[in-house]
Amino acid sequence: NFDDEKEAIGYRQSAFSLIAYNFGDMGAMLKGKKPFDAEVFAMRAEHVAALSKLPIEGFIPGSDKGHTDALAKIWQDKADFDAKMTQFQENAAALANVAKADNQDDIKQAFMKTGKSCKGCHDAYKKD
Ligand code: ASC
Repeated sequence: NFDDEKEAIGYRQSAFSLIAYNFGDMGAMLKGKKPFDAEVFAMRAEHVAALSKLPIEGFIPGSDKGHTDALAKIWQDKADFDAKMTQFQENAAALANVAKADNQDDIKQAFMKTGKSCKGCHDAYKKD
């Protein structure tokens, strides 16, 4: 267990930072900002799928104060928040799966779907 809210916040933010880096690099490849490397892309998709399981543990009660963009609404609508997090995990797992085959259309679709689950949760539960 975490020692305090600060540690829980740091834990989830660390996971989100790693997710953002890996997801961002995949986006750069899909947007043609850098060459598409199927092997690297698949590795990043695996990373995001694994990392997607981590943040939820850091959303302990009372951790909406301090150095965080998390809105108190998370703990008022915890079941919905958990469901959105599960949806993200499922989308990320599906992306990692399609990334094993080099089909650009499937990859793009799964990537967009995963990005939508990032944005949907941010719009509802993250400070602007
Ligand atoms: C990213 C990132 C997000 C999501 C979101 C997708 O790369 O840092 O928060 O994608 O913008 O819509």
